[in-house]
Amino acid sequence: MFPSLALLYYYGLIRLYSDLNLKIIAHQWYWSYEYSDFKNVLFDSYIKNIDIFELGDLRLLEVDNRCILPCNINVRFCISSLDVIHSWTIFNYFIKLDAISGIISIFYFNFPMVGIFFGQCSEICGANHSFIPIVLEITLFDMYKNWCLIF
Ligand SMILES: [Cu+2]
Repeated sequence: MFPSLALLYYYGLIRLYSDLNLKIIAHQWYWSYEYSDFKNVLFDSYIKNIDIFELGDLRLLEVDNRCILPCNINVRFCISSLDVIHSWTIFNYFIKLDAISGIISIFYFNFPMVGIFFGQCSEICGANHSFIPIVLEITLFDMYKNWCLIF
């Protein structure tokens, strides 16, 4: 108990700094993303249907609406679930955030470079567990701002 309580105490003292907040809500079986800093942007992200694939799309990894974030910005992730436990995972960055209903988990990250990163739910969450991929697109801040404005 002693080391845990000490850690919790010091964790509470840390003032982590974020420029941008992203709320991720897990559902059976899709993700919802909510950005509320510049403009209220809220959308769902489903697996992309193979009928509407374009050249270069990856089967079982492409989504209809990508999660877009700027690089070199401190991002605060708030993640929760509306049903069972899911896990928002981006392999390339070793990010694995458990989405648990009733609990908001918070995580801070600063993406150092632009790119497209793929992930999948990594908590067995039901029949369509393998069909809720994640695509994280890291762009320059100006492009991110323009993308926000089209909503
Ligand atoms: Cu899941």
